[in-house]
Parts: sequence; C-alpha cells; structure tokens
Amino acid sequence: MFFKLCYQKTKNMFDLDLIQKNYKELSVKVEKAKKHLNRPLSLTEKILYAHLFADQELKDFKRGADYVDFAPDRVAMQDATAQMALLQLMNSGKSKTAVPSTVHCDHLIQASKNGLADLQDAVKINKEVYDFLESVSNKYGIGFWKPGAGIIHQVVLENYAFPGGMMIGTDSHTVNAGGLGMIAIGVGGADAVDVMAGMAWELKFPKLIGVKLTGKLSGWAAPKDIILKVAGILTVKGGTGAIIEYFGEGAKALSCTGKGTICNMGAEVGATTSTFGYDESMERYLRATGRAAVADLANEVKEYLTADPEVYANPEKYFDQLIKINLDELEPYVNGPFTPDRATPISKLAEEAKTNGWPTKVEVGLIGSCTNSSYEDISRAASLARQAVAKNLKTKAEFTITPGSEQVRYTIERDGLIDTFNQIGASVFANACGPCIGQWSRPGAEKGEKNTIIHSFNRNFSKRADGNPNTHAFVASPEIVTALAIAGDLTFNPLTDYLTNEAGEKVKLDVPSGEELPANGFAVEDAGYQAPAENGASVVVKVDPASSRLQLLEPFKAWDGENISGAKLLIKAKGKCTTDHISMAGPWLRFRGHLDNISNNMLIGAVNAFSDATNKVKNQLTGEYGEVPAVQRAYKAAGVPSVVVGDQNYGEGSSREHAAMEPRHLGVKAVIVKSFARIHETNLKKQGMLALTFANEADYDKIQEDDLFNFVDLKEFAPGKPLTVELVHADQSKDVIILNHTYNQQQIEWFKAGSALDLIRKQNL
Ligand code: MIC
Ligand code: SF4
Repeated sequence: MFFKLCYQKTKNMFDLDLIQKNYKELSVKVEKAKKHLNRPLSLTEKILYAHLFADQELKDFKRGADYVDFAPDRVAMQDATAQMALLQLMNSGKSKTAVPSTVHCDHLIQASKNGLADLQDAVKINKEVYDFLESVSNKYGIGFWKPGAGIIHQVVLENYAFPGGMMIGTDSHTVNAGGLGMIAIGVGGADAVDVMAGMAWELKFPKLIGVKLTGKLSGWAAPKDIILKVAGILTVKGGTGAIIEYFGEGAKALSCTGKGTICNMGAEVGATTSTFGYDESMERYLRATGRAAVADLANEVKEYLTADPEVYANPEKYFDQLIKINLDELEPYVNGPFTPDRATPISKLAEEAKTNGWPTKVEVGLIGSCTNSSYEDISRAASLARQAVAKNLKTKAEFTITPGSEQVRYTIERDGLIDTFNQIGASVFANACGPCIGQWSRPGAEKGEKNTIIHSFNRNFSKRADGNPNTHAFVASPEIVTALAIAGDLTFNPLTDYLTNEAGEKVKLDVPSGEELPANGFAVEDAGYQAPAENGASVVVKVDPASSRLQLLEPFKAWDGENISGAKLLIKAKGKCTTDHISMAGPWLRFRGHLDNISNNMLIGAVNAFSDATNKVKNQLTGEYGEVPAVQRAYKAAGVPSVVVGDQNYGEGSSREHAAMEPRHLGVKAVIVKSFARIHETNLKKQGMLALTFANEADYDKIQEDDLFNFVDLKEFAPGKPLTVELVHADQSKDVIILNHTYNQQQIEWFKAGSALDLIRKQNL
C-alpha cells in the first residue's frame, strides 16, 4: 500500500463533464432565480440557487431561517473523519456514491524526523486504517489520495475546485475552495453520507456578510493578514450562520491561493463558508494547475460566476452585514495565543506581549499547512531565508515546513526553495497536517513548560500543536513567521527593527518577495492518486472484530417516546469548549474509526465550571470525583440518563462528528448551552442527540453540580416550540428553565429514530 516514491508523470483532469453540465445549466438557473426574486444576486446566492435539490421548491428563502435542500457537486473526506463517514456509508444500503467523492490520507502522519521517514512510519502504523479506507473507496467508487499526496484542501484546490461549484467535505476547512470561487462547506460525516447516498443536503439558508477590499496589499502585508484582521473584527462566532463574500479592487488583485488562505480561515470566525467572484487570478491558477479547459469554460459564463454589478455597487443594500478593509493601510497581524481571533497588529505586539506576560522567546516557527503552503507563500518566506544567509544572520528559532501537497513540495524542491530553507536549518515534514493537528512529536513538550511558537496554520487552541497547555501558539503569515523565527523574538517588528548579525552588525530584513505561480510551471511525478475500481461489487471490506482502531457501527436506540427524567449533570463546562476540548485530536486520532475507544476522550479537555479542573467531575451516584468518560460510563451502566451543559459557541472548530457521537454512544441525552457552532449543532442532531440552548442565557448560572434534569414536555417536541426542563437542586428546591432549539420536523424524526442514519435505515427496510 506504501506508494512508490519513484514517480511517473501523471496529471488527471477531473470532473470536466460535470463542470460542463454545471455551466450549461448555470445561466438558466440563475436567470430563473433572479426573475423569481426580482432583484440582482450576490455570487453566493447564484451558486446556492443553482444547486437546489431537484425536489426543492424555488422561493425567496429567508436568510438565517429557512431550511433548504441542496445538491452539492462533490464530497471530500480526510482520513480522520472519513473512517466514521464510511462506516456510516456502509450502513446506508448503497453500492456506489451518487456524486464524485474523494478520500485523502493526511491527518494520521506524525511529524517527527523528516518527510520521508515520517511517511514510512505512518504507513506502517496506520496500515489497517489506510487499507480500510482504500478498500472502501475502491468498493464505493471513491477517489483515493494516498498518504504523502497532500492535505485535503490543497489537493482539492489543485484538482477539483471550480468557480461556481458547490461541495461539502468532512473537515471544517473545506471552505478553502472558496479561493477558486466555490461554495465549499465543512460538515460531519453523516451529512456527507446523505449526499453520497444521493439524498438532499440540508442547510439553513445563510445570511450574507460582504467584505469590501479597497486598495492593494504591499510590503509585509499578506492575504493572511486580511483574515487575521477579519477574525479580530468578527470574533470566533461572528460569522456563524453566514457566508462571507469578498469583493472590490483589492480582492481582484489577490492571488487565487491568497484567496484560498482567506477562505480557509473563515472557519475560525464560524462562517459557513467564504467565497470570491471569478477573476483573472483564478484563471491563472486553473491554467497553472493543468485545467486550461476549465478556465475556458468558466470564461464563457463569467457573468454568472460573480455577483451582479448592482450588488457590489450598493453592497449595503444586499448584504446583511458589510465590512470594509483598506489594504493600503493593512498591517501584518499576529493572532493569539489560545484563540485565533485575538488579533494584534505587529506594531503593538511587543507591548501586548509585555503586558500579558507572554514568553517572548520564539522557540519554533512553523510554516505550511492547508492554510498557507502555496508557491507564493513558500517563495516569499524563502526570500527571507535567503536574506538571513546573505546578511550573516543566525536563525534563532527552530523552523519547520509542512508542504500542502506533493505537487507543491516537488515544485519547490525543483526550484531550490527547500535548499534555501535547509540553509537556515529547517526541517521539512511530510505533505500532511502534522503539527497543525497535534501530530508533532515535539521533544520536551511533555514537560509542560511555558513557551512560545508561531505558525502560519489557522487554529491555536490550547494543546493543539504539541499537547502542552502552556505552549503559547500565535498565528501569522508565513512571512511574519519566518522573520520572527529568524529573530527568535516575539517582540521583533521586521517592518521597523534591526537585528544583530554574527559579525555584530545591525541589519534589517528587506520586504519579502515571491512569485504567485512557478515560472516553470508546477511539476509532480506521482501526485499520489488512485482511481477506484469501475465496478467495486466484488471488493471485500474487512474489519477485524478484535481491532482497536476500527469498529463497525451498531444502530443507536430509538427514543422510547417518554419524557427524559432524573437526568444527572455530567459536566457544566465553562468558557471555551471547542471540539478539541470535547474530542481531542493528536494521540487520539488513532481511534477515529473505533467509537467505543475514542469515547474515552470525551470532554476530557472541558473546564469544569465548579472547580476549574479538567477531566474531573462529580459522580452523582457515589459522590466521588472521577474522569469524565469514566463517570459517564458509570451512568450508562446504571441506566441513568445525563446532560452536558456548556457556554457560548460550544463545539467551535472541527467538523469531527466524534464530538457528537461519543456522548451519544455513552448515553448523554442532551447538550444544553448558551450557543452552538454550526457544524457541531448539526452533528448532534444527526446523531439523535438533543442540542438545546438556554432561552435565557443567565439560566446557565442556575445549574448546580448535583442537579437533576426533568424534561417536562418532550412528548410535544415540535419545530419552533421551546422545551421546558425542571431542575431539581440538591436541597430539593426547583427551577424551571426554557430551552430553545432549531429542529425542523425532519430533524425531530432523526431524534425519534435514534439518529439520522437510523431513520434512513428504517425507511430502506
Ligand atoms: C482541524 O483542523 O481541526 C481538523 C483536524 O482538520 C478537523 C477535522 C478533524 O477533526 O478530523 C476539522 O477542521 O474539521
Ligand atoms: Fe489539516 Fe490543520 Fe488543515 Fe485541519 S487545519 S486540515 S489539521 S492542516
């Protein structure tokens, strides 16, 4: 299964027929929608209206309110989420996927020594999982990208994304494909199964946020700084339920991959996705990546691949919210630590670091990842590495590069950029997620020392990169990461400050420079793609019942039709509770295909509101304190229902449905929070859980450690009708609280059946 590292030349052109068909129908569908709505349309609306599911009636959908059925063009899955998605697909009764789909092996490769050695280790360690993914892909007609081929979103941008298309992917950064003018949305595996099974994909019609970019980037400022600034403005939940559409002269002047970076990190503001209208930068990128035919087709329907001119001329009238950024004035930003929306302009960083006591010595600078490993990014960073050598500077921090794809890695190696980085002592890791998702064997991390790292990834939640809660991770552009790694100092401002070189002279780094696309074109010998069998009927998928990594799924139990009563509080989580807190990645990634084993990480990172401790909650049956998964297993064994309570934006971050399946599997009945992140709320619903929000946020404070929850009117569970819960406190006093929900009738049926998949299964019987 280990793919040959001696490559042959292969360039696949995917989906040409599909794109042709799409573009043929595009004008008709958009014109019809325009006529019906009787107004000009944004790009987002054009793509959404052009992708309504066959049975979906055309209406002027109410943004932020109406559930709408869509028909996405394709599905992408990465290995850590594909396992659960494909285990569900195997239970759907289908023999082949209804839309083109791919699997990408990128999350399970640990960065330790160097790209090749780490890849070889991963292939051995993950053999069982890779073999499973490969055989299921082969059986169901799914394209398979082998380990080493690259990170899902970079591979999608290079091969599948097309202007005006719509796709979903089992990873929150699927949104990266917005850089090529798509509507690309991150979902849980169960949603992907719906689409692969030929069913509609449901989404609440999003609100629209417009971002008008005027001026032009210059100097040290990079596309990343645009999204770092947007994150500061919108915060981690400001984009929830909305699609962000970027436009203006400043947008047109950005490279296609720069647009990809901006869309990628739109996940960090909770946006459903982000997109840009088709322009010359996209055409250049399509041609450079071997898709001239797609560019030619797109050119013919150009006007439908961007908003109507009236929309961009009067954006206030058409968007629900408008943000304006003047790129002439944009400064580089450094966001963090611990959250991607804590935005500090580089000129204020030294002061902020001092005030907040952040460690100022930069230990490691890491560039690359799905967010920032374009040719432009790498060449601009390399221009700084070259200067460091020429100016006799010794790079103070460690420096690592994780290329986004084999195509990028191969091309930058050919062009000497890897040699340049080697001269400043860099390590080049495999084309994979690596340190971005805790797959980083960082020496000494286990000591838990307070330290600073800076990277060009997108997320910097506590423990994410190296498992150390005291690592202060900052997010910046590859250029700023490289400059700060050379300086080894968080307080260094490369725009104004000097460094002292090995000869004791004061030197300044010049403004970085790079190339948008490689002058000699991209090259790759084996991109790492494997097409599925024409007819996979005879392919056998094996899952060893004794495996610790894979486990076939059992149906969840249907609702018994009764009110839930006497439910115990498992945990009241305080503050940030991301999917990394609910179902940690890093070492746990190896159990992503085994629901029972991965359930042992359930909520171990959540902070207990009564003690500020993590992974320590009261077992109400014994009065003793124990680890969250163990206490929940005790409730399950005793047949006692339980409830999880959380704060704002609960489930922020990843699309991993394990964060919803684990509580479901272990017997938690409801998750009650102040607010949810979109993907996680849907995942909970899909898995047959009750995802509820406090009608009155202050009721969060009423929840006490020994509380019992009695649902009073679950039997009347209906769309738009809040639920009532009686809280019984330890002293037998009571409080009645009202809980809101966003379930429609179909979603209530999922709850009743046990899960969405259990409903499909029942309907297929
Ligand atoms: C991430 O960036 O957090 C991940 C790992 O790519 C996740 C998916 C996962 O948990 O498998 C995501 O963003 O959806
Ligand atoms: Fe991988 Fe990180 Fe990108 Fe997620 S954000 S897909 S973990 S590189």
